[in-house]
Amino acid sequence: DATSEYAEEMDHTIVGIDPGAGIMAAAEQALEDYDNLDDWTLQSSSETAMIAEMEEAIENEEPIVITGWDPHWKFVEHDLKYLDDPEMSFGEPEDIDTLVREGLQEDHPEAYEILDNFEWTADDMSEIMHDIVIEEQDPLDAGQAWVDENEDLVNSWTEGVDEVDGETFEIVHGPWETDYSTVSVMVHVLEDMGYDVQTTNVEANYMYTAVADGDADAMLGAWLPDTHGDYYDPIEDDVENLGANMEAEAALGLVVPEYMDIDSIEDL
Ligand code: PBE
Repeated sequence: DATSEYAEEMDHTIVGIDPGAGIMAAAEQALEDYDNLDDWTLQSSSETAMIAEMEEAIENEEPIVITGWDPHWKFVEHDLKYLDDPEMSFGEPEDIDTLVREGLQEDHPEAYEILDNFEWTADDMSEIMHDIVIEEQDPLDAGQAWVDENEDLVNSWTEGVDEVDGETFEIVHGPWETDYSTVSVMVHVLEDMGYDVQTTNVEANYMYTAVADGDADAMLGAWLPDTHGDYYDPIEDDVENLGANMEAEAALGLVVPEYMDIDSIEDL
């Protein structure tokens, strides 16, 4: 039948991203939760490699199942759908939180206040991702353009905050477009306030230990409570959580092209 045909053609493989990403743990959970996925494996690669593989499959109208999430530009560029997840392996939509190191408020009160005020939406982030990925703009240029076009929102983060004189500020982030787009905005916001901002791209678990150990000042992409729960829970008391910068719009799941005639993970 149609479903088993897909399964063969897809080599019983879910195409994933970097092994440290929280969505990979959720996908491993799905392999356990769904009996029909008993013989399946999760292939790790990177966001870029996964998307390339997906685009090739779409070009040939072949079946493919990927680890997918929102916010992400792929849903704008391609006709895709989340598969229903009756076992809830991928959880509910979550927040994206801002985490800072202990002592930041004392050492850099101005940056602390800006990060505490920082709040935006999935649409905001998607605009930048689109410019970076589809328009092929340099991330920092895309971030600058967004800051220029969203003066009122940016002012609401910086209002009443004093400028500083070249203090160094270190942001650590993960290897995904969500993080690149967020950081490319905050770099400009903080530099306009006088900071010298350094950014480091690391694996997911190291974002958390870096902020907990005080090696980095902040991270802006904490997907909580579930996606990064395994990384966050052990260091929760060693960081300060400034709350959501994006509320309840971050979602995960298994994603397939619309032309595939299935609707649920149970149909794979
Ligand atoms: N993501 C994007 C990441 C967080 C941001 C969903 C790919 C993950 O850890 O799975």
